[in-house]
Parts: sequence; structure tokens; C-alpha cells
Amino acid sequence: MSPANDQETTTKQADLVIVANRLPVDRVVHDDGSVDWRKSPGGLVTAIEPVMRENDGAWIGWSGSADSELEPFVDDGLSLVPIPLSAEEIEEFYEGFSNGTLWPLYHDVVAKPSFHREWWESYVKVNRRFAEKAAEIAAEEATVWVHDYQMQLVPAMLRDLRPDLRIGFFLHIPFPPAELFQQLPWRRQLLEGLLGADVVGFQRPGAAQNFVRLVRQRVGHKTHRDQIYLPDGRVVQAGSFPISIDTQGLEDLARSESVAQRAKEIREQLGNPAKLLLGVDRLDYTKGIFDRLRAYGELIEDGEVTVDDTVFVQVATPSRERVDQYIKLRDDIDRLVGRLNGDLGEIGRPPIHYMHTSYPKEEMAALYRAADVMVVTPLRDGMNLVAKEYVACRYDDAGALVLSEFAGAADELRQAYMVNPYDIDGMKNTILTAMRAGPKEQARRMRAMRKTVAEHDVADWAQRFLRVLADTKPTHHKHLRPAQDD
Ligand code: GDG
Repeated sequence: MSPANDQETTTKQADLVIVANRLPVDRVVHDDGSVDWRKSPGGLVTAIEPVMRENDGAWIGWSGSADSELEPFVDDGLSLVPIPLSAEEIEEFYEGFSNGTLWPLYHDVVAKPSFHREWWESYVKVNRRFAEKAAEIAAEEATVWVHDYQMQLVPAMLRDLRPDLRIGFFLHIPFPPAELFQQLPWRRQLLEGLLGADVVGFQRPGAAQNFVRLVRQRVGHKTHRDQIYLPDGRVVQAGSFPISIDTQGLEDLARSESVAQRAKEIREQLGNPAKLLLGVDRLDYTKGIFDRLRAYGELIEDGEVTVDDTVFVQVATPSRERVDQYIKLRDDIDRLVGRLNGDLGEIGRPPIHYMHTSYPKEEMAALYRAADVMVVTPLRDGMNLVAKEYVACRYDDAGALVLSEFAGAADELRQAYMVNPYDIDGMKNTILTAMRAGPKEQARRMRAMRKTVAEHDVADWAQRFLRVLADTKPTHHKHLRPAQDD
């Protein structure tokens, strides 16, 4: 954190440029008008920060508030380049096309996507602004790494402006099968946008296959396995690069005395239940929060679980609060929790502790440590970092993870208690099995999952992606320096 007016500005060209919708910091304006930047929590920054520092990288993104024309600046040694968005663009590009069209379409259409031409036009315009800025600040033959569904046109726009660049793209959310993607009126433009990259990365192998198949069918390019052959001789490499977390950092936090103390306190405040179940999600309809709580309510109604000795804590972090579908979801969940607590609770014993708020990461680690069963049941999820974070915090090899097979994390965390989140009875049975597992069974599963997240952390993910990207263009001589090992 440093005051905005003390920051040095930066204009020099960078060998590594990150392009993402948001900057890795949030702009905080205080009551007295002074401005601070606060690092936003998240794995992406942790993963990319070391390579950024080693290569004098720059990060292009939106600051999070409307119409702020801000100069590039350096914060804590990182070069940040803010891109302004107007209030109208926030509505049309961000809340509209990104979160009202692409987000539901890419998540199995679990909510109905809206298609509006003005939203699309705004998406094109904003993508062009990001691409132009990247073209301006990237050094000769630099590497540009573009992130996520808000930026899918940037690779081709950037290649047009700067054919010398090495361009990578990574999609953090699922990529849908052709049958769904086809609905999009601008399907071909999006595919062509992505094909501007040398490497197009996805969370799961199936998503990469969906992409290659769509390119073959819709754009007509030749493909072989994960490679796409363009008429101009370029080869685009698709592939899966499952993202991860800062495993060691999180484990260290979980092991700290203050977190241990807080975990104990949380259990005490909840009346020392025999079993504590936990859900942690952004309040999003893809996360399956509603059906999960319904299933839990039925377990109480069926007499399988009693409110005397079991508590469910659901943290739902506020998200996209101006988008209609999110407003409705919030109301639906408020009502369900109210009904379940009203119908099934006793004095001092509500079955569900529902928190619509966001917590510091120490509190999250304490919750993970305190929980006997972590319930992660998205209807569709690119990866789901919460599942991996829970595992990273369980250095005691205790606790059980209930995990949806529709989360990307299910590919790696195979020893979790897997559920189909659409199957309420199945989910009820599996939650019960997880609750009743003995310490030996818990440890067997947890040890195997902990090995997986220890071996594949987020630094590993970033390095693997950048290595594959570096290998795609043998004609280029400029190679990025890897992050220094401590
Ligand atoms: C997208 C994809 C993919 C949540 N509440 C608080 C808090 N969090 C942190 C969690 C976790 C992160 O937010 C959420 O990450 P997820 O992966 O679970 O989900 P999305 O936000 O939907 O992320 C997803 C991800 O991108 C990365 O590629 O895995 O599939 O949808 O790290 O801990 N952190 C703090 N307080 C909170 O209240 N500090």
C-alpha cells in the first residue's frame, strides 16, 4: 500500500505483459480524498508476481472504478497500467457481455444468457483499448499473457498490431461444448479472437478439445490433436493447464498460532458442535449454494442430522451485485436460509450460519482449519480454488472434502467425496458418508490430496504455461527469465 501521489510512474517497455480485466490491486479512496492501492487477494498475483519481477513485467487492467484516467504507476515494485472504463462500459462490457452473456453461456447455461448487440459492441471496443495499450508497452518480441473471458478478442487484435509478439491466452472458466457455444451470435469472432494467441490454455483437457473442435467446425482450420494450423502458416497450440494455489503460503498461515487460536474460537462460538460443515463461495448461481443448503435441510428433516450437534457455516462473498441474476439469487438464498432456520432451528441453534460478507485470508484459513467437512458443490466451475485451499490447510490430515464432479478440481482431487450436485439424494448420502468417516479414512484421502496440491502449486502452473509458450516460436530468441528460486 502506498499513496498514489508518491508512486513513480512507468512508461518503459516490458518483456512480459499481463493483460487481465482487473489490476492486481484495488483503488481505495478514503474519506479525506486520499487514495491507496490495496493488493487484491488472489492466486493469480501470487503466481505471476515472481516472473513479473524477474522480467520487469507490466500488468494492464481496470482499476475497478468508473472513468478513472490514471497514469501507469509502480506499486510495491510492480508496474501497473490502468485502463479506464466508463460507467456505460461497466454496464455493457463488464456486467453485460462478460457477466450476463459469456459467464452463463460458458457455465452450461445454468442461467439464461442474454444476447444484446450493444453489449457486444462495447466488448469489442474495450478489448481494442486493452490490445492497443499492450501493443504500446510491450518491448520488441515480448511475451504477452492475456487472461480470461473478458479479453477473448485481445489476442487477434494484438497480433494485428504487433506480429512480433509471443501471445498466450488462459481461460479461467470452463469452455463449453459446441452445442452450447453455437448459440452465440458472435461465435466466429470470438474463436478468431482467441486464435491470435500462440497458446490457448484451459483448465481441463475437455475444454481444450471443445475449442479445437469448434475451430475445425466453425472456422474451418485444419487441426491435429491440440494443434490448429492456420492458413498463414502459424500453429496455435491448445492445452490444459490446471491452475492451483500458493500451497506452502497457505499451509504456513494455517499452521500459525493465531489461526489455530481463531479456529478454536470459531468452534466455541458455534457451541462446540460435534460436526462443523463449511461452504465458501462467491455468491454465484454456478456454485450450487441453493441445492447444497436444501440437501442439508433435508438431512435435518429426515432426522439424519440434528441441530444440537451439527452446524453448517456458509460464507457467500458478495459478487456482481448489480446484475439481475445475482440479485435474484441473493433473494432466493436469503429466503431459503430464513425458512430452514425458522423451521428447523432451536433457540441458540440455527442450523445454518449464513454470512454474506468477505473475510481476511487469516479468517478463511481459520474456517478451513475448523471445518470437519468442506462442501464444494458447483454446478460447473473452471477449477475451484476453495477445494484446493481447504486441502492445503489440513496439515493435520483430518477433515473431509465433498466435491462436485463438475468442478475442474475433480480431475486432480480424486480422493474427495465426489457428488453430482444435481442429484440431491446422492448429495445427501455423500455428505453423510463424509461426516461419518473415521480418522483413518479421512487421513488416507487427505494425504493423497495434499500430495497433489503440494506438487502442483500456482508457481508451477505459471511456469508450465510460460514454458510451453516459449517453446512455440523457435524463431524467437528472446526467452523469459524464470523466477529465481529462494
Ligand atoms: C474463477 C473460476 C477458478 C472467497 N471468499 C473470500 C475469499 N475468497 C477467495 C477464495 C478463493 C477465491 O476467492 C475464489 O476462487 P474460486 O476458484 O473458488 O472461484 P472464482 O472466484 O469463481 O474464480 C474458478 C478461478 O477463477 C481461478 O482460475 O478456479 O473456477 O470461476 O481463492 O479463497 N478470500 C478472502 N475472503 C473471502 O471472503 N480473503
